[in-house]
Amino acid sequence: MTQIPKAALYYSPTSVWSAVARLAIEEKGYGKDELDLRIVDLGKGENYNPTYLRLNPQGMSLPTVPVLVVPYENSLTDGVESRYKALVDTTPIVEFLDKSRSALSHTHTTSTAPAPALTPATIEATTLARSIIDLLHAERANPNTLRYVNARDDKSLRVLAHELLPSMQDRSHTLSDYLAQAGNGSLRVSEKVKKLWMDKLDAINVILAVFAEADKPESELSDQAKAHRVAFFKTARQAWETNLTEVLTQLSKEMVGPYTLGDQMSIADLHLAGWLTRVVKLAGGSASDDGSAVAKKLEEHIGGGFVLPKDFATEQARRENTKAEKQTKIGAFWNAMGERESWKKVYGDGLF
Ligand SMILES: N[C@@H](CCC(=O)N[C@@H](CS)C(=O)NCC(=O)O)C(=O)O
Repeated sequence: MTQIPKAALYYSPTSVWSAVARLAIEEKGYGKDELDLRIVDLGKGENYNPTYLRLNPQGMSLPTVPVLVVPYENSLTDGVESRYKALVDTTPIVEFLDKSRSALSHTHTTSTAPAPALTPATIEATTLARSIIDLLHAERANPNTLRYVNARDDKSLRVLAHELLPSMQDRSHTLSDYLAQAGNGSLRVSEKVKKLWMDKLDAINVILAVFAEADKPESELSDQAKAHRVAFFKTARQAWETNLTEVLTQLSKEMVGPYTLGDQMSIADLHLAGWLTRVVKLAGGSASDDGSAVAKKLEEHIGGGFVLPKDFATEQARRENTKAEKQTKIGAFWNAMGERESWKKVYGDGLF
């Protein structure tokens, strides 16, 4: 019998956007026989490995996770070399995972779990889901930026630097090694790949310079190091105060609640779950916090008197049709998502 080629998800266990793909896999009930899960160690810079960069047949560089490699349908015959297509962004990956497994789909599967449709059907719902997904993937909402600049004073900078320095140094070494090997000819790569490595190395080194001197009080810094630290805090305030406030305000306005489109969960909620869990974790929250605790922690961490609007009726008030109690939509979403098996499975060992 022909071995049916499997799809493979390249992911990192602690990556925000990988978590979104994993939530989709759980929600859709994909069986282990349908998908290979392959870990890419971002901390060691495995995503810059030339082999990983070559995954995409179009030759486009893809230094991020998740990547879903799927076999073409017409490659399932004997004697034909398998051809693959790489999906390199979370949005098409989630759409693909949703559409390729309907409750009626003839997949080679041992899983009997039902596969709910997560892509909205109406134009209105599609537009809203798209708007939320685009918002969460916009640069001003970047959850990885929020992690790298999660310090707005000297004390929190020291803590952050201790946490992130080892993996940033590893990644910097990996990239420098690749560049050296490309330089002496022992590694053959395109100019485009070299440029990608150089750009990544520059970006890492800018932050490394600040982290490496985080233990020094400002008075002991050179003028240049002082300027770098000032610039870092400015970026951090922009990300955590200005940008995140805007994103959370827009989310609260556009979401119907408790899920993006109302009572039924959709692809937009998978993106929101991954994104929000990261932001909550960075704000000091944990899995045992309920929605109102999470809303409070977000408000306190952002600071400056920011408050999330309490404009969503609690479950009890909605059931009993009373107007009394209101909660934040973000909090209601957190409560709803936290009860799902998919979320418990992905975040069972802790938030990231
Ligand atoms: N637009 C991409 C972004 C993916 C992304 O930023 N992934 C992060 C991890 S959550 C990553 O791979 N970072 C590694 C790097 O940039 O070095 C998507 O939506 O999938």
